[in-house]
Amino acid sequence: MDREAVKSVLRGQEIELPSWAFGNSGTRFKVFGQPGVPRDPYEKFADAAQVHKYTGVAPRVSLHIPWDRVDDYAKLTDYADDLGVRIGAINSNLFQDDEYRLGSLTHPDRSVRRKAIAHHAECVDVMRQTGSAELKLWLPDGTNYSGQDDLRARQDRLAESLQEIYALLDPQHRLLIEYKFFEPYFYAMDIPDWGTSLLHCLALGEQAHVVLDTGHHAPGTNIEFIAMQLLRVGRLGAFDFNSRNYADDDLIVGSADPFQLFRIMNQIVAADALGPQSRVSFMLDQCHNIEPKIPGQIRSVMNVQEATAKALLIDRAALAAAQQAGDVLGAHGALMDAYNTDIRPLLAELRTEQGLDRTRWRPTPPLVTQRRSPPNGSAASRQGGEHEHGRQGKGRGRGADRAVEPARLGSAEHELRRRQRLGQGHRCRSGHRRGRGVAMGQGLGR
Ligand code: PSV
Ligand code: MN
Repeated sequence: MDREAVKSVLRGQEIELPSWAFGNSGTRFKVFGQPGVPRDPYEKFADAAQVHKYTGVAPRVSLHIPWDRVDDYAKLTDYADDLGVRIGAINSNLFQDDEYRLGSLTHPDRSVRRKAIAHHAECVDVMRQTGSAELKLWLPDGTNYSGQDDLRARQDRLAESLQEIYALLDPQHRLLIEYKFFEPYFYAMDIPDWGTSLLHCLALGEQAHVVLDTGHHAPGTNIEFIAMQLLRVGRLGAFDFNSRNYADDDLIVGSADPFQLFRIMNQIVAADALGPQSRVSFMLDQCHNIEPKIPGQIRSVMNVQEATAKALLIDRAALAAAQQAGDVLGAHGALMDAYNTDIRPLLAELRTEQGLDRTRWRPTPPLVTQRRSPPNGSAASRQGGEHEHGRQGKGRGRGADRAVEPARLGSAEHELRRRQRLGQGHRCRSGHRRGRGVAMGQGLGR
């Protein structure tokens, strides 16, 4: 594909952002609060809109229920619309309730399963009110010890629960089922792999698809093979992109292994699955525990864009000819030639052509960083801002309760710090501040 054709495909690319990437997050050891983090879903959308403003390819934001519960979803949808972004997938949450200790959709007690199913009814209702077409379900159920529960009975209960959830969907809805090989349980997860996810999808029907989270595999797994196989049978519903070095690290996609990301995008391009007609949703599922969050998301989006552009550059005719001729090095070389191309000038050109803000982001000056340091970790910081509404992001273990709470600041000070974070804002019709310009971050260009 030549440069112009690559740019034209890239213009249509969409990468969905997770609302939880903008809240505080951390590990079981520590959550580092950041000043000015969003206090509610409206502020998360304002932050996400910044990412779209600078990249032009991130017009959708996934919500997580109950973290992103609001009284008026029509108002939130309008607000997103005002900002030029849309509501994407609705994620359910089956991992934060005491009753789910032994499972949710697989729990031996029917009443617990019913509660978990009812939660999905709420999510489907949110989909109807927001116009979202995707219900994303990650099942955190599993067991820690052999013999703890009957593995097969758990699958049967799961199949039954999923059927009830599937029956809630409208015809335009999709159920996206995510797998994960370990955590929070460490003997057997109930949907540990793509095979299990796919079997449940096939049993459910055409509206059920598999979610491939790149961080949810054993080290060394050939993820592009899984992507290819799911594409082959038309059941790859979505990616949750992130990077991992050891476990489910949720690092910036393409940071640990950019070549893997390229190999995945190669399968996507080869299957002609980049456009909306394929209905493969390219989502991020990450946390930015130590780096600034908006620039972290921008970096992530650009990493996906770069990998996509390189995959588009592959000389497919030369590749096919080499493969047919058994030319091992020639075929591998066709991939490597594309991968080793510096694509950044082309992407910078594309952004200019799209009229995107070419502001060069600079790292935050140390002084500002210092001034912005929140009094986190203290009991005071846990009190939260005035709009605090509990957990909104990912944290692990004992840090989790603190994972999401904004540092304790008076509302005026918090507002000021948000404005510093986003640049000077002005009021939108919903009364929430809309940011203009970002004050800190990394270079957007080369
Ligand atoms: C947990 O591992 C997880 O990362 C799943 O991938 C979900 O997609 C996400 O959290 C949000 O629930
Ligand atoms: Mn995920």
